[in-house]
Amino acid sequence: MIIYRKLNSISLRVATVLSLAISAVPAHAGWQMAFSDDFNGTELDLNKWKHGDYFGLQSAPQHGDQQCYNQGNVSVSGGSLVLEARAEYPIGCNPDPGYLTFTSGQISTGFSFQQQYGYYEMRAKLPKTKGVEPLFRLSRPAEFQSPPPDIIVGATSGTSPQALVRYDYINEASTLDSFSAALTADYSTDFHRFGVDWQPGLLVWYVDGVEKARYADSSVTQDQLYMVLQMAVGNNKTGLPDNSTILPQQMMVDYVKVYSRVQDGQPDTLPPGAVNPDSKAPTVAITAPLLLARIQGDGKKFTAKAAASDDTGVAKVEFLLEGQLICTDTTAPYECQITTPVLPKHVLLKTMTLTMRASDAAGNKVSKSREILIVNVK
Ligand SMILES: [Ca+2]
Ligand SMILES: [Ca+2]
Repeated sequence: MIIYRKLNSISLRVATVLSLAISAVPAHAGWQMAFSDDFNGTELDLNKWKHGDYFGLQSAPQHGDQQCYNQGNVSVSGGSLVLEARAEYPIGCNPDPGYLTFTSGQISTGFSFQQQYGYYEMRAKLPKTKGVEPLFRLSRPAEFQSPPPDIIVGATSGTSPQALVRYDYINEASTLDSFSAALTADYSTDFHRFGVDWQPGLLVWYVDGVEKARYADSSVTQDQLYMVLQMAVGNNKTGLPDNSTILPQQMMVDYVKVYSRVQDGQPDTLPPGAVNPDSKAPTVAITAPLLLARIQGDGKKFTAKAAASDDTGVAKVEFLLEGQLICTDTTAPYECQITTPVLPKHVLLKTMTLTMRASDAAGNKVSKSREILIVNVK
């Protein structure tokens, strides 16, 4: 009995150490979590969110909205954030254009979280009914006074049962341009993961980890954006509710997670949870220097060469010496001029590890390493 209890406490301690060790390991290689809310409590975490938009305003008459965003339409229960749209007259809305006949919920990260680039994901169930638009968007903090950009991560349009993703921006002629893609599945019956991978000059939208739309253009914003979760009623985009509209409606959000690429990260790294559309990794071979080649040290240069191939095309070959990136070559023949280290006088030979790493566009990587001998010529 005593032995059993001792074993038990040891295994408990081992388990604790193991779980500590596991939690210290980054969950997604190449990514760092920047924001997370699982909505597991019983009320909204006001350190992460505020009610209303960036300024705490409850309605946006300039967008034709027919709702007032009230705190009473926002709740956290059953592990989800719940935003509820209702057919009721709001009391004391700010601003109050005088014609609002609906209430709904909107929260934003206001002053608490803004980020440039990264991967943004919500897992949510989006209702669909005419004139109601549940959405997750990234906006410029001064949205009320200034034009977009707006990155719509996921929304359902009240005019159709489809979900959509969208990017609104001001073009070179200073007018509003919009890129959008409709998603044909019905996202109202179950929870789905809506995400956007925002990179310099590129937006890639994912649903349940599968790429659904991609916008590559220099117009992609470089601003710091904040996050908004809301359920609009009767705005310019979604149209007015009609006889077919069923209210109340609930938008349920299981979580919101934001990741940033680690600083030395690679733009071709797929977001956490994304399905890799290309399962075949490249091949790479070191063609120079030869195995155990003796290379003159003392700051002289030598040429490293790689041969690489891939079913969908090699995106780049990187050359690393002792794990440090020396060059990146995106076109064949893949070559790199490497400067040898200056060795102290008493060191005759130094073994160094040369690595060549090939990647394809989907981020599949393969690397080969070889030891090279640096000879002191002094
Ligand atoms: Ca949750
Ligand atoms: Ca490939």
